[in-house]
Amino acid sequence: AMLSFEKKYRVRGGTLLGGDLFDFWVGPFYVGFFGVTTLFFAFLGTALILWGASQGPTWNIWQISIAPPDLSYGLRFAPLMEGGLWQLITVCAIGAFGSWMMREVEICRKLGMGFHVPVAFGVAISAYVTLVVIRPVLMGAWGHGFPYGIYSHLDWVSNVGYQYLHFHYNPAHMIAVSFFFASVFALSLHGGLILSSTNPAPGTVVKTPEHEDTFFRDIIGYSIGTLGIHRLGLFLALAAVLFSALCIVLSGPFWSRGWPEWWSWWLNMPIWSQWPV
Ligand code: BCL
Ligand code: UQ1
Repeated sequence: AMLSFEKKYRVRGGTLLGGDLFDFWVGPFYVGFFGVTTLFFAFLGTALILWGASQGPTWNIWQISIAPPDLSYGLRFAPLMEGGLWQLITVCAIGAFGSWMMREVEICRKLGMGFHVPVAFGVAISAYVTLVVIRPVLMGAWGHGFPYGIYSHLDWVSNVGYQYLHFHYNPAHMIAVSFFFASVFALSLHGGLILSSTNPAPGTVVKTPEHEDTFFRDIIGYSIGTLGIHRLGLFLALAAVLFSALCIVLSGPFWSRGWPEWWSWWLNMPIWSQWPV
């Protein structure tokens, strides 16, 4: 059943592809051309993963893994069972993520709102594409992508990390991690503040943003405001993901030694590089 306010928001138009053809809802879900392509890629990709798992040695959910081709295949197509499946699944994943983003764009257009949601999702997609397309292409082999499996992708992160001796010394990784921590800190402040003002002491009324501003002005002398905290949160989240993509695309294509060694520019600065130790 349609909720009282839904009629107002279920507006025709705003589609980018398919015109009126797919401009309808199934239950609460908007379909659209990109809804159809999302379903297509998601089902096909999932089916390929399940089929790949059926050809593998285990059904243990933690151990199932679909690996990219051997490095010797370079940037060529590999046989299905030797990484070709990984290549097809990667195409399906990018197709599904991209379709979902475009479906968000159509919904934004329908509702006459800004494109912040699809832009933000696009940044997440760009990190994934950096890992499985951009970096492998820059390094000359699909084999540099990460394997699709729960433990296997963790092993990949660990192995690739140690390949650069100590990944914590990667300056872009440092910045990415700092933005991630800052973003969870901001979200915890915000969540705590909202829960506090909407759950006042028994018998008292729900508090307004005036109270929220006053709390932070009292405790740290500054309030960023109700709109401001959401802008800050979006900025921190996007910066975290963009610096993540940067930290991994630097590793290999632009810096192939250990990350600790990268910091020798500091010791080599002419101010003190000539000093006797
Ligand atoms: Mg590190 C990467 C933190 C230690 C090696 N590391 C990262 C970054 C992040 C991080 C900054 C991963 C986030 C990211 O890319 O998001 N590392 C981090 C922290 C520590 C740490 C906090 C810590 O010690 C406390 N790292 C180490 C140690 C090394 C190390 C020192 C190993 C020994 N680290 C590496 C390597 C990498 C990282 C190698 C990376 O490759 C990775 C990175 O930067 O990647 C870019 C970006 C987000 C995504 C990629 C997600 C994309 C989502 C897509 C678009 C949508 C998915 C939809 C889904 C399938 C559908 C679900 C359907 C449901 C029904 C809803
Ligand atoms: C804040 O100042 C504010 O404005 C009233 C919020 O809005 C609801 C918040 O959620 C938070 C967390 C703050 C405080 C944040 C900073 C960066 C000072």
